[in-house]
This record gives sequence, structure tokens and C-alpha cells, in this order.
Amino acid sequence: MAPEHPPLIPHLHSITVSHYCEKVRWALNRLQISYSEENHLPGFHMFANFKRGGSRTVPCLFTEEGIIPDSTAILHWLDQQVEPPLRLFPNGENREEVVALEQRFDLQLGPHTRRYVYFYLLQQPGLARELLSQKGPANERSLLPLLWPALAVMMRKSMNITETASQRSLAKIKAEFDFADQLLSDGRNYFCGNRFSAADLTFAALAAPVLAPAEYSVPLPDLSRFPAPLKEQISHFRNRPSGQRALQWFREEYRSMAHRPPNP
Ligand SMILES: N[C@@H](CCC(=O)N[C@@H](CS)C(=O)NCC(=O)O)C(=O)O
Repeated sequence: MAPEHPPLIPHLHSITVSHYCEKVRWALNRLQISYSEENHLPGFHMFANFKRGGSRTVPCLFTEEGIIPDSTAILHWLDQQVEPPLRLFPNGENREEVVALEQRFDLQLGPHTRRYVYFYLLQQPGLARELLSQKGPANERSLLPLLWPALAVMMRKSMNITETASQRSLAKIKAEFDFADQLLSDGRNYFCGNRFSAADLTFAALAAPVLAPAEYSVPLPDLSRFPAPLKEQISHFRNRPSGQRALQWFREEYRSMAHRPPNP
């Protein structure tokens, strides 16, 4: 007998351009999990989340089993929905290392790439508004020009976006790329073991603001529109070994591996 209600597919609340949301989208696509997505503009996302009992931040995933308010917790939950050979956190000996690296990049890379790039974007309101309002409800997009001054102040305050802090963040990003280059320096294809994992996905997704990959699921502006110092740093990071690898993962590992033979 058919169930009374078909199971609900996970519903993702996102800020379209957010790299933490890209991390979750990547996992959903990779694991071939059907989902719906509700894009919001920054600031408005909170009201949408609160209305459904969710968290302040996005990504926030609404599932039949409850609300999952953090990208790492979401990745772990998604992983449990698929068969072990497809999982992003392997069950074998590399598991602890993958868990630790995923956490590390989440805390030590994600906030810094975001702050560094926003420092420049907020100086170009036209470009910033264009980038932030590519998707999302029409009312939010139409209110954006009016609310922009207040929103820009709020973003600067909540992410501590100052010149000094952005330079500190740049140093932290370089330190994480040093660490990642070092891990890859023995010629391995992935950070842990011989297959793509949550560690690789998290590094690539959260490094994306300083790599501007063509495959990012939201079209990013042409580099020629970025201010010179940001453009220079993007070229620098794109040429680092770990930057090259992250760009390769965006090209080759974004989609499902269901059609490929599982790794041993
Ligand atoms: N550790 C959290 C970080 C999420 C986060 O910082 N999300 C940002 C978007 S990139 C956000 O919602 N910012 C708006 C706010 O803090 O109100 C995660 O992994 O989900």
C-alpha cells in the first residue's frame, strides 16, 4: 500500500552566494539526494529561518527528522542517507582524519575567505548587490537597494570586516593553503586516502571565495571587475598546488560518483 504522505525531501535555506551553503549543495549533489532550496538575501535569511523554527545562520536544512542548523552536521546527516561506498566520511581508518580536517577548514578557512573577499566587495556596492541578489524572493531583491546601507553596516559589524582584520584573515588563508600544500606535497590526489572526502569538499568549497571557480553554482563576476589587490590574490591562490587541486575538484568531483565503481 502506498504511504499516506510521500516522504518530504530535505529543504535547504540558503544565502545564494554563501560558501557554507555551496558546501552543502555540493554534498547534496554529490550524494544524489533530492532536495529543494529556498534562497534568501543576507539579513532576510534570519526571518525565513526563524519562521520555521530554524537557526540564525544558513545553511539550515529542514528534514523529516528535524532541523539541522550547521554545514558540518548537515554533511554528517546526509552521509547517513547513502550507502557506505558513496559516503564523504569514510568508515575505515581515514575517518578520524577526515572528520578533523573537515572541522579545521570549517573553522580556520571559511570565516577568513569570507571576510577577506567581503572587505573588497563591500567597497563596490553595485557589484556586491548584483552578486547577492541573483536569486531569492522578488520582494527581498527589490528592497535591497533601499536597505543596502543598513545591511552593509550589519555585515561589516557581524563579520568584523575592517582593513586590519581582512589582512589578518589573508595571513590565515595563506597559512591554511601552506598546510594544504604540505599535505598534498607527496603527490597524493586527495587529502586523506585514495578517494574524495568531506575534507576535500570542505577545503574547496570554503576556499572558493579566493579561487572564484567557474563551476561555482552561482555565477561569479568576471575577475576584471574585482579590485586589483583581490584579483592579485585570486591569481596567487589559483596557482598554489592546493588551489589547483580545489579547482580540479570543482571540475571533476562536484557531481555524483554513483556511476563510478566504488573505491576499495
Ligand atoms: N559554522 C556554520 C557557519 C555558517 C555561517 O556562518 N553562515 C553565514 C553565511 S556564509 C550566515 O548565515 N551568516 C549570516 C548570519 O550570521 O546571520 C556552518 O558551518 O554552517
